[in-house]
Amino acid sequence: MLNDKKVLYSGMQATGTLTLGNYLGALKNWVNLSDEYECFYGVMDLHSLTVRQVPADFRKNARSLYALYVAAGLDPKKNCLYYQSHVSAHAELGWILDCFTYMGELNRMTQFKDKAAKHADNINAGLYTYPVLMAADILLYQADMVPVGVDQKQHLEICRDIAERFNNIYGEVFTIPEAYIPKAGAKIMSLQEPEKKMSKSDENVNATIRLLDDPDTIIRKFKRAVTDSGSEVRYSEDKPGVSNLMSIYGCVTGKTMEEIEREFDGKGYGDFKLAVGETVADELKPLQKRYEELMADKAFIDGCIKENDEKARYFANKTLRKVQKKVGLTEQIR
Ligand code: AQP
Repeated sequence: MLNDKKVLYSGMQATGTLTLGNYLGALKNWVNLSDEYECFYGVMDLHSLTVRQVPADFRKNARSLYALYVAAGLDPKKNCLYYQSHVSAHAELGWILDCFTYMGELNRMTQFKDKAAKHADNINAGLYTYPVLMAADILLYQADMVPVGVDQKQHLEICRDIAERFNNIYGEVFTIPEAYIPKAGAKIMSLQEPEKKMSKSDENVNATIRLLDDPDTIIRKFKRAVTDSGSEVRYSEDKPGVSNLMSIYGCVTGKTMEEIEREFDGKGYGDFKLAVGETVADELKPLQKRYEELMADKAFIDGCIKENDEKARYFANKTLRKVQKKVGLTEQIR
């Protein structure tokens, strides 16, 4: 690497406008890690193809995701923010690693089962081998650390297994990555079905807070959030709706669950939901303003993408060449 910092890798799919779950579970933490690590963050557009995309919307979503990375505070000079599809080494290493992954391992992946149930008309091979491409993403950059929400923990475990299997055969080729799961915000739930995680591809508009929702919309969605019977603001397993709102409020304000319980002692759900809505709307205002400025500055974003794509290609190709050599693929004659 460029310096002796440890390497961190993560990314998001360009499958729709980011949600508060993506922000609190991932993006907000990424910003705090930039100084300590050499960071690579991808716009994971190849992964997004596992679900059918409308091409024009897909392109817009990918660009919007890139601008949201920057608007949230990721400095494109300090972090390598790039497009996955612009670095062909991802697909190339993905194929090689497919040949080192067992179907039995992939059969156990719960995200595949969930997504197959959700997209029963399009259970494609990409959806099935998604964790192998994700392993390639991480291993190409020799990442030490991968910050993810709890939903991605199983994928990181299979990535480690694949890397260890490869290293056992060919020597120390890959760094074995560790998962970094944030203490707070690791799993933000749907506002309408609090037993389901908040997802950007959810079609129920009231279930998700989008990072680009205006303040009135945010407050309205929180007011409509499903709560539980009773009227007490208390964190407990039998109150998934209220507990989810408390986690959100805690993540944004830094308050503990006990502090929140004390703050809303004797007040009803109405006051609580309004406070959460207003707090989230205020948190997102600066990000939204910066996002508008960035989307209007085409040259700046294009320049960032070009420069960072090149940087990502340089590091990814170094690992790919090493892997190709190890498995015995012959070099191109130039
Ligand atoms: N609800 C969530 N709570 C906390 N973290 C979350 N993440 C996603 N949802 C939550 C984290 O966000 C990052 C981006 O994930 P992704 O775009 O690669 O795919 P995903 O996990 O499948 O996210 P979505 O929003 O649910 O997308 P769709 O609807 O397209 O499947 C990851 O670090 C994830 O842990």
